[in-house]
Amino acid sequence: MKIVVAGGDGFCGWPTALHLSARGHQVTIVDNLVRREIDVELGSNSMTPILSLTERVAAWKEVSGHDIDVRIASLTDYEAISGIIAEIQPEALVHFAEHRSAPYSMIDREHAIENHRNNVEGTLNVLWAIKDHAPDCHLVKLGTMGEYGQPNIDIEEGWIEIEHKGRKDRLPFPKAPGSFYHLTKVHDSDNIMFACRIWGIRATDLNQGVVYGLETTETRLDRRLVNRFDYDAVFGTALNRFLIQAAIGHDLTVYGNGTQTRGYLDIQDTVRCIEIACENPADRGEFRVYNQFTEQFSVNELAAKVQAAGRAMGLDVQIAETENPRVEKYDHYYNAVHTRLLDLGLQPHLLTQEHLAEILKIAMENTERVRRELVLPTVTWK
Ligand code: NAD
Ligand code: USQ
Repeated sequence: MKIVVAGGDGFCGWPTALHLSARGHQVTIVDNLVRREIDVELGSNSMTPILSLTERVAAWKEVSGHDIDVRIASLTDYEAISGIIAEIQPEALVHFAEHRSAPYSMIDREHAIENHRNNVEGTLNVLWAIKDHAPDCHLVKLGTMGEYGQPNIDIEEGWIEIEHKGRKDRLPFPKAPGSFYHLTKVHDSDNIMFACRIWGIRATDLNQGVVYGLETTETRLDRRLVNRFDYDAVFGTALNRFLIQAAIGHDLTVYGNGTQTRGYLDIQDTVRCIEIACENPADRGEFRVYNQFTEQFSVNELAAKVQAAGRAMGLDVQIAETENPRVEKYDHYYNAVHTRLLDLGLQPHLLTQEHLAEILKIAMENTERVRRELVLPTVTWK
């Protein structure tokens, strides 16, 4: 298949581009490299030394023999993105290309607006470009489990049957997101659903949980293919942050009482989920929603697992309750359905002590790159 991977220089996008390329798909990465610019803005870095996109793609060619086409462009530039889609005529467009940090969207008014502009405008451009230039192209869009929030009922996959005053309907599952970033994903989902309904676009919205891990089969082939590994309080996510904190001897930063529960998945499953979605396209006019995670954990459970893995490797790992910079629920009910990707053949990599040890070992090899001042949170929701 001809597949465009928008956001293919990022944490999820890079290993996905490699995975699809390794399976013989013709991959084009579209990325404006803004994530690397945000590193400069925040004074942060990937814990792993990632190469430039040009160097990464050249290394992949050397290692695998496969070409990956690269276009440096922003989805917010309609001329650029519509031209690329018109030229390539992709069968699938995988859309990772958004600003994805909740704390980043909460820094101040300017960041909240830029977050909305980048994400909502970029997705609208993609929808119009598909409609006008490649109407059969399947949009595979990365949403988030955070769109639903943490309701006191089971979370369904996108839709819920509701009986109200004697009448029934199948309606979008209610949304209650926890940051301006998560809200952009809600707006995207509504815009995509509308475009499917009025224009007959085919789309899959992948409501992904928090991703952890680093390596995939393809990135392990050569050090130059290594993935990015965020640890700072703005872009680092819970489990990866805890692993790096354990490696550098920092207390694990459990926010508040640590009972916040979310869905999690390994980056190795992210790349497989995208492959499954691309190879099983939605019908014309269908807006399909899959909940993309494999296991649920509370923050306390994650910290305890990292502590055990660290101690087994001789590290003195302490857990510290840290004042929560966010406004979020504690001691809440959480049970989210996630069967559709399993039905299509996903075989999850579960969170084992062996796997934690593998990631921790890489973290321990890169501790000199960590800037300790970036570990504690500074952005607050209030
Ligand atoms: P990332 O920040 O590492 O990568 C995003 C990439 O998109 C970057 O390379 C960035 O330069 C690019 N980009 C951003 N805006 C762009 C634009 N307007 N035009 C072109 N390129 C642009 O993020 P990630 O962790 O790889 O996440 C990818 C997607 O998956 C995001 O949409 C995110 O919301 C979603 N997601 C991520 C996680 C997670 O835990 N990492 C969990 C759920 C959902
Ligand atoms: N948390 C801690 N300590 C930390 C970091 C986080 O206790 O040091 C807690 C947070 O308070 C939260 C939970 O861990 O309760 C998850 O936080 P996170 O930073 O790992 O994840 P989140 O902000 O939700 O965002 C990440 C990605 C985002 C994606 C989302 C999926 O950055 O792009 O959409 O995960 S989900 O969580 O399902 O919404």
